[in-house]
Amino acid sequence: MKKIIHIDADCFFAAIEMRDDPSLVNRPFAVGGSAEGRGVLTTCNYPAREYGVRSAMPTAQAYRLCPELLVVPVNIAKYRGVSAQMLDIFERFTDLIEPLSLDEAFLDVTDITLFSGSASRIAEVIRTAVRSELGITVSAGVSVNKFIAKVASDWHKPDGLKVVTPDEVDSFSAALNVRAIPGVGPVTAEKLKRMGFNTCKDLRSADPLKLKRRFGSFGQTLMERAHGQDRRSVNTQRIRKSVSVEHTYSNDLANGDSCVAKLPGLLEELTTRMAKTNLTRRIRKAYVKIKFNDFSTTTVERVGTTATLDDYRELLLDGLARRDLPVRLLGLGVRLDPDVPERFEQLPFRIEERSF
Ligand code: TTP
Ligand code: MG
Repeated sequence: MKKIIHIDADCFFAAIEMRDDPSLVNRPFAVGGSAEGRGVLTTCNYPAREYGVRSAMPTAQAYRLCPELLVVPVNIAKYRGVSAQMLDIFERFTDLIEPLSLDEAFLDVTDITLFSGSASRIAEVIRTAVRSELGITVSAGVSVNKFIAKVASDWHKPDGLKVVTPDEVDSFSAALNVRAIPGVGPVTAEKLKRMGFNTCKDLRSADPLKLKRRFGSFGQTLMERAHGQDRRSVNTQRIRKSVSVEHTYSNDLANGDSCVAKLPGLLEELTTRMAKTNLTRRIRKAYVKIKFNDFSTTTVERVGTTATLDDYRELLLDGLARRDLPVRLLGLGVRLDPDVPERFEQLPFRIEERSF
């Protein structure tokens, strides 16, 4: 039985803006493009949601629903930074992380022994760490698979935790509307409704062959989800590890100056390698690896750097200060932001001119 946590930040972009400007907290506001520029909203805070304001809504329409709405411009670089910090917190607990967007990720904690292996405790500790360190809230769902964990994270939103234990999965999933199943949009939901299936419980009684004829291979997925089942594993491939270069020197480098002298060559190699990997993602951290001639190794890294020669020189000097020994090997690297789905790379801040 797996233990999966799904985490999703509450009104993510808006929460960051509220943290940085508390005057926004108790009034309806949104983050997005201007009405004059035919902008759309990326998200809004919860007071604005009471007026019906929503993500992806044209700003002009939002003003009609809520005339006192304040619209703050998008600062995607800032949100990316917080997203990277959230990942850093998750990484304290598990390596098995699948980010779905800037503010959302699955964590597989099946084999984690921290907190007596309690996934609920881990989720609570993560929520507390994000709140106290980053000043925003996240909601979490904990269960035996991705599907149920994701539905659960929405259950007590905002700032909530919902645990669906193994013996609750059956009744929890039975009561769900078919719309809760990922991939079931308004069109599929309507088709299912016409076939007599409104809830997952209804869907369980469907003829699997009929579902297959109607929905192809998705028919089987529908049946599995209706039973609260999901065999997909947490896909860590989405996390870009790093790009690095390193050199072992035939003669040990005796002092700091001889190490620093190697940096320009190493950085050039790193830059070439990064160009080859067709790197479009942001650099999250730069790091220097040093192996001393007693074979002890140390790594110095820094978040939010541009990975320039100056950055690497500072990191190198920090690392060299840890031991007073000649150096056998030097390495330079960058750790990268995870791949986030395209939708979030190219946010729809502006409505395209369209003919109707
Ligand atoms: P969501 O997690 O979908 O929304 P949210 O975090 O704002 O609110 P909730 O409390 O309901 O989770 O998306 C995360 C961020 O992605 C959101 O803050 C803004 C951005 N986004 C867009 O830019 N366009 C969109 O259409 C959506 C849905 C989100
Ligand atoms: Mg969110």
